[in-house]
Amino acid sequence: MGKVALITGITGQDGGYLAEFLLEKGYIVHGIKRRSSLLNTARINHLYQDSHEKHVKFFLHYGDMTDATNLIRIIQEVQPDEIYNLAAQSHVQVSFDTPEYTANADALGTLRLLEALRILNMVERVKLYQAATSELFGKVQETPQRETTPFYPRSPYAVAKLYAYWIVVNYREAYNMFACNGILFNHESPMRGETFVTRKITRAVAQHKLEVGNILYLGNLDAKRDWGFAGDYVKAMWLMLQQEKPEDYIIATGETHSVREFVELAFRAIGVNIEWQGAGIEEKGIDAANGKTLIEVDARYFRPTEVDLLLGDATKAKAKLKWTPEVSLIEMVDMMVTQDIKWMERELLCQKYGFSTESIRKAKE
Ligand code: NDP
Ligand code: GDR
Repeated sequence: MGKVALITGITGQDGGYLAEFLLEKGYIVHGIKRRSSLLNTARINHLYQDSHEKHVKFFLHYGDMTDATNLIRIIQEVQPDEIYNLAAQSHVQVSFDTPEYTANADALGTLRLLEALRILNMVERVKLYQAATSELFGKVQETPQRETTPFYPRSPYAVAKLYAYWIVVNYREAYNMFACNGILFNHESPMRGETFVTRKITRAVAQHKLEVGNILYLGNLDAKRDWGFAGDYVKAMWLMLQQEKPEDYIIATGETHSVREFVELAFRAIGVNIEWQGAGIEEKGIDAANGKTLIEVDARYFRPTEVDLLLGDATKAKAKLKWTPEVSLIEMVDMMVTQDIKWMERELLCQKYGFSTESIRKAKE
């Protein structure tokens, strides 16, 4: 029998990659999914197994990080060997609009999971991975950031994740629990949510390529991030739980780039060179070939408090976990742009011809 993993946040970007990775490793994978009016399983549909079949290895359970009794029941039923706590209201800007909910899901949600294990007497039997974040570093105290760099969170999201970080450390020390914080820097993929800056940009590039693009409105173009590929980062989550001792690790590429540079790379993937004109709120990105404005700045996307510079030092993970990122930023940008063009083409076909079998037949003619 394979090991049993329980993933919270399985419908998210990392949840999909991690579930696939663990299934390939022979795990039985259980995921917690929130009830929603639409199915919302696009990232895991390819992993779905009909529960009426024999030897099923992938299961979904309805649940929510704000519902303690539900978490207790699921853990009792599933009896996991490893829990990966990926569920969170993960959008930094949205956390300024929904600070209480973000604290409830991200901070108290982590506590509920830990308490469920204590109530069920499973603290010393289950290994736990906590999705911590480079947002903990917030206002720059030291560059590059390592496991010892002091935290200075700059958003309700980061403050909630700070609580989650420390409560995991506390349960490890108080109850001898095998629990690790993975302090992951930004990681992206074609499955990234559409409102995070990288995916917002690659979707706009796809629209431009297919000649249905409007102006792309962005906020702070000078923010710098250490962007890696999500597929590489989920391996590190698993590696942390396979060590002899539970510890916290930075996972990062060791390179930092501005949002402006990301825009340039993404447009270059379709052969468009961007030139910048003006400054501050008046700044514009134009197509160098024809002077057409493609990007403008919109103050709506500025945050009340910003994280200016993230750059991670993953020396510890490289030494102890033998982990290194494999996909470069340019490769990832190409991957995202190529996939968004394919999806956008399909979206446009459906808009034009509708979704029925008959209209698909006509579209093919
Ligand atoms: P996503 O936003 O793509 O996914 C978040 C997941 O959490 C979704 O499945 C979402 O469900 C679920 N979720 C949200 N609220 C609740 C709740 N109250 N109860 C149960 N499930 C909930 O995030 P990522 O996959 O990108 O990130 C995974 C984790 O890693 C998050 O905790 C994030 O904060 C953290 N992180 C991410 C980084 C990144 O760069 N991607 C970097 C560092 C940390 P639904 O689909 O229904 O919305
Ligand atoms: P981040 O990711 O806040 O780093 O959190 P996001 O992609 O939202 O922002 C990155 C930087 O880009 C700037 N920016 C914009 N951001 C968005 N979303 N939309 C815009 O139009 C825009 N214009 C400029 C932002 O100000 C910011 O500086 C992500 C999430 O996955 C978190 O859950 C995770 O913990 C951290 O990464 C590490």
